[in-house]
Amino acid sequence: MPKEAGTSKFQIDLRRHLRSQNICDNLIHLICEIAEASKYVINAVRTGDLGVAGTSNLYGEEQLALDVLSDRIMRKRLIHSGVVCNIASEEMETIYECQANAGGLYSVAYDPLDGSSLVDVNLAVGTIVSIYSGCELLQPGRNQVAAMYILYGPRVSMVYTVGKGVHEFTMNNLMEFTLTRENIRMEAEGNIYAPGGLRNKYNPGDEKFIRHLEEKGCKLRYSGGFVPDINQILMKGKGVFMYPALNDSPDGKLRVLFELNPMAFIIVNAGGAASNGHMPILDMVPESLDQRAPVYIGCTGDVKQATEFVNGG
Ligand code: FDP
Repeated sequence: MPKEAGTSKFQIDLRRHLRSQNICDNLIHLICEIAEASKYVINAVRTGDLGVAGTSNLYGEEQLALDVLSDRIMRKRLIHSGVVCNIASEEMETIYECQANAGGLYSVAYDPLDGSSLVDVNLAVGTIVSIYSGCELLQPGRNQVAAMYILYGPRVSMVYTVGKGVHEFTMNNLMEFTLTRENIRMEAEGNIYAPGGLRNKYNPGDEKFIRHLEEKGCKLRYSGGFVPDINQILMKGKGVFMYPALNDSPDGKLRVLFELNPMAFIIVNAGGAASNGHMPILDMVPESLDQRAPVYIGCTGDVKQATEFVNGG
């Protein structure tokens, strides 16, 4: 019998996939709740007010109405999940305590709408989430029990790992996330590069690394949104994203807790690497919620080469 176009025989939904990962029920519940919340975020992105909120976040950046709304959507869902003790968000100044520490609870750090400055020009944006067991949020990223991101592009996709492979789900016409790629793996070296930050502010090592990539014939593929830029490298299985130290910003731009740790956990679990130029991102011990770091993330070979150039090689 001919196969009906656009359908697959077995549609594996997120909850069913999570159950096969041999993790505790509270974590399954939490990841499903975050996936549910993303449905309201995508609705806000598609139809919400594009104006400013009249407030600023802990980095002094002007918040958009969409940043504030997405943050509220995520936070409410996490609070009502019943399995979260502490929450940190890129849009909140302090840690929000939902409930006192008790067995089986999790803490969550998230960026509700990364790349929100791209919404008004209709480019892709995303939500990034990092999950720890217990109440401590300032700990090395290697201790994450799960990390995920949701990409709001022409399609909505979700990528998660609980440390047992990296898997992609896509939202179908019923707004359910169904499995589209399982056990995604990165190659050792790539031919795509996504360089963040102004190049005339790069240090000599970073400039040399970029020239090396250009000479190698690598393709420049940079959208300005961390989630779509990382997603491209992960789905193609090759490439490197960097947002290095700049001469007026020695820690680069991206935030360890909300952006780097979760993405590093995902990429490393897919066989890639993530470094700040001197040590693995996942080994950094964050001292504050707003800590930033330079980053080189993607194929292991590319990240290794970047660190060699950064260190004068
Ligand atoms: P945005 O400020 O638009 O929210 O950390 C946020 C981020 O976007 C990333 O998504 C992106 O990689 C980076 O900043 C781009 O920053 P600049 O355009 O300021 O270099």
